[in-house]
Amino acid sequence: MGCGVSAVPDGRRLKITGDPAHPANLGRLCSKGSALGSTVGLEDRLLHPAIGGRKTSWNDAISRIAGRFSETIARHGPDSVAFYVSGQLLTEDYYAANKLMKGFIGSGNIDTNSRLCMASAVVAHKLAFGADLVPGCYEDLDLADLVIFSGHNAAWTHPVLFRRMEAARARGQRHVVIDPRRTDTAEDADLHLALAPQTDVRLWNGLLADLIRRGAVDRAYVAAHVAGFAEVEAELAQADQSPAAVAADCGVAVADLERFFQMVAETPRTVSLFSMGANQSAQGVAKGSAILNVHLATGRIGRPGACPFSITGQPNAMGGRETGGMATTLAGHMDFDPVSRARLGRFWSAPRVAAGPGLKAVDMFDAVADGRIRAIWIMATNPVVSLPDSARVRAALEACPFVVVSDCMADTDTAAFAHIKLPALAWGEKDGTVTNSERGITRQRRLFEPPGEARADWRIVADVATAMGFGDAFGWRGSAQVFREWARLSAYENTDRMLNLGPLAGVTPEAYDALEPIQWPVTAAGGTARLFTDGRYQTPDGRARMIPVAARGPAEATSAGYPMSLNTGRVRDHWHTMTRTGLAPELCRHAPEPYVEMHPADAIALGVGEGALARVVTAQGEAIAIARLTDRQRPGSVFMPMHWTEAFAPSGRANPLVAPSVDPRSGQPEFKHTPARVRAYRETWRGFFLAREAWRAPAGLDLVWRRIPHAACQLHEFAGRGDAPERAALHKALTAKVPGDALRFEDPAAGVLREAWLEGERLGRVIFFTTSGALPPRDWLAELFAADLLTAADRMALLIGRQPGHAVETGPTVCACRGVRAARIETAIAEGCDSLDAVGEATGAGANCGSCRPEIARMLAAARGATRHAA
Ligand SMILES: Nc1nc2c(c(=O)[nH]1)N[C@H]1C(S)=C(S)[C@@H](COP(=O)(O)OP(=O)(O)OC[C@H]3O[C@@H](n4cnc5c(=O)[nH]c(N)nc54)[C@H](O)[C@@H]3O)O[C@H]1N2
Ligand SMILES: Nc1nc2c(c(=O)[nH]1)N[C@H]1C(S)=C(S)[C@@H](COP(=O)(O)OP(=O)(O)OC[C@H]3O[C@@H](n4cnc5c(=O)[nH]c(N)nc54)[C@H](O)[C@@H]3O)O[C@H]1N2
Ligand SMILES: [Mo]
Repeated sequence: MGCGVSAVPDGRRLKITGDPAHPANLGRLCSKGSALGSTVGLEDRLLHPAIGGRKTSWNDAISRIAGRFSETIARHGPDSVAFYVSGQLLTEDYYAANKLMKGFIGSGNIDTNSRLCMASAVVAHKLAFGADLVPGCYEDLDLADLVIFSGHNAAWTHPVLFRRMEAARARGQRHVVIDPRRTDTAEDADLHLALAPQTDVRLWNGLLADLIRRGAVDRAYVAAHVAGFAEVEAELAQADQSPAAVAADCGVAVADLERFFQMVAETPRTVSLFSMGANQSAQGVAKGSAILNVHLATGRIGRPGACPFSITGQPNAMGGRETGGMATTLAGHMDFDPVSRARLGRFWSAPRVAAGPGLKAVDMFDAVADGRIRAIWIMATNPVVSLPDSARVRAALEACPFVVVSDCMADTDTAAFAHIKLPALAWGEKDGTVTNSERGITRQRRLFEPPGEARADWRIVADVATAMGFGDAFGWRGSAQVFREWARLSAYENTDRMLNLGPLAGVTPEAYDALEPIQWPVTAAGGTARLFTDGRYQTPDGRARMIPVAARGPAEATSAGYPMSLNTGRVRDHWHTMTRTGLAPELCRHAPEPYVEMHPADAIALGVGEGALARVVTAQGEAIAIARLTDRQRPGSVFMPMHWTEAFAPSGRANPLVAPSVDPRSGQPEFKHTPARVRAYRETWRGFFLAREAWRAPAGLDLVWRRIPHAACQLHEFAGRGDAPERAALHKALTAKVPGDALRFEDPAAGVLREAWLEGERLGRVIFFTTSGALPPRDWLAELFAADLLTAADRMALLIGRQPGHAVETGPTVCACRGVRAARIETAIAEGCDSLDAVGEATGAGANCGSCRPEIARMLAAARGATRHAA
């Protein structure tokens, strides 16, 4: 999204506000942006280089890495090494890493986690436009009369943009959501098409066929600017494109489909947002092409309020696509053709520009597994959590002779496999530029001095390059110099590439520091909001290409053994692998632990109850998560969030389950569909453990373990299927080194054990076990940790296992920005607040980023339903 953030440092603390002058967010921030101040502390940071877990000097670490990479390359060739990088690097970092791998090591083996994210859209763009070009800009979202969200849960994943579109709705903009789940984006939309998983190509092809039938195609635009229309028309003729047939295949009602067709036909100002529901598919490229085809055929591109819009997720996914972070391209939108390779060689004075594309992420880790890659350097990404079939990724790294990890955090799941760990600067410390979804370049400025020995990622790359003997090409003294070189490269011998930052090639350090947001292509006149306004594309003949695509099913069909479709994605308040949002307790309250969402009809048939633990099993692995029953899920489909890790919930991780099926052209994994089955877990005992510090699940026990951060302590929930000896083993592990005496209550007959330890007058630890099931609410206990001294009443309550007075379940946090719990909102509604604004006024909920507004609306609707029912 590329939001402008204003931050005022005070020691290591920050006061955060949205930057009202920034074009991306105009002053607004989401829950995660607002909580940035909670994530800049130094706890859990990696602050010194380490070899084999032991602190070492930078000189030592750098020379070991350079030595090992050089030696491996000398013995096994340049393709025996690889970099796996990330859209969370700055453009300057990305540029440096790509230059070293593709220009000086001479291999294409640098790929980025954008492979898991944008790769399908990139290929679709290249096929249609001749280069990876995003036509529109955020202003188009204000101007559009119709916005189609295709596999995009914007209310949670781009809440600030979503609020902008909600404002546009007030003046008549309409929303259609295409998503198998009724997400918060779909909740209040004008139309929700809850299509069967992986049927998007059929849907969009059906739409195009309908537009052709109605004569809603812009023949003049096609004649002047588009090639391939006839081929696409011929492809469409291969299938029955009647609304009835399309609706049946997509699993939606014919009337809804016809309404969709009608809305699109009558609305020239249409924007089609597409995100992970489109890209993360074995037909990700085809989905993208089918969407682009509709816009090209109707001329709805390059015009205000009309464009297909692939929306990026990470702060700098786009910067990586520009600078050659993907294995399939060279820097500056150049390909591996002889002319481009020679040009780059000249520009860099590089000895051996990579001859061809390197390995894409999933293939790259396969190559690590089978020994073709013998040294890998992972920067700013956590592949042990985020790649599909992650057990395989673990095994690959375990077997790899040399693994380097650059991260700002010390103990990520991936860092556990590193031979060498390198401390990187984090947000608030690093200094450079990022590019957002609308091609907008924003300066990210440093707020804090570098902590410990942490260094900028580009600097670390340059240090290693220098130690490998390439110092002449990597002698930058600051990020401004890296940026200038990158801007110069984008303009170098550039007669035909739209990606051009030429006028920025001469920025002085002062001008770089003061750089205002600007969208590429950058011309002498400034930035460019929209591309293709003149109908010219970056193809040899200047015409866009429509690409025929046929609808196919998912890579792996469901079967008797695995009858359901497992879908994965994001929750509202967490960011990916939680290395940062997991530091902010206020972001851990909305979805405190891993869950699996399923339709009540499926759950009843399987004997899985609301809130019970359920086992989700695929051919790759299994996970255990809390069942959430909801009719927002399609029968036959289940959904799990992607975020939880070994550190937070070892048995609740989604990615050990996900099949590594990829799109054949983009290499992007099908994260949204893996055949699965679900059954009840049926624990025989459970409990929880509160401590001031974070604990990992004790080794060697078969437990379901989750850690949930609170303000003054860490809550650890656990459950198991073992018997008394296993419980005793856990108890022993949790209490082994606790000094002092416990307050203790035990009722062996009822299978209940409660213990509390004091540290002086403060509460130090609490353990509850039960075999009968009932456990008290945890919040009051967690809050006791904030008290300096426990009263006699508190001690009594601990033993009784109940909060004094009337226990109130405060429920999950609905509004993370203002910390408003479900119970408070329910009370406000019961007391007569009958609109979003009234609830906001009474409780403060929903007044900041607004990402909780759909949920509050749902609570209001439920209360109205209940009242009607009672009446
Ligand atoms: N809160 C939060 N926001 C984030 C992030 C985060 O971690 N947390 N990450 C950022 C990043 S990197 C990214 S890439 C974006 C991703 O943003 P989104 O793409 O909005 O997020 P997802 O939840 O991965 O997936 C979107 C939707 O695709 C749907 N889907 C599944 N299968 C299909 C299908 O076959 N067809 C269609 N049409 N839809 C389907 C899912 O049900 C899901 O609701 O979010 C960014 N914003
Ligand atoms: N099941 C499933 N899996 C998915 C997805 C899905 O929808 N479903 N989505 C995929 C998508 S779209 C994405 S983008 C990926 C994201 O997956 P990852 O990239 O693995 O997730 P992050 O948690 O963002 O990892 C970033 C890492 O970099 C570190 N870091 C942060 N800033 C810096 C920095 O400046 N320098 C360095 N060196 N380190 C830094 C963080 O501490 C963290 O360890 O996940 C993918 N995986
Ligand atoms: Mo992403």
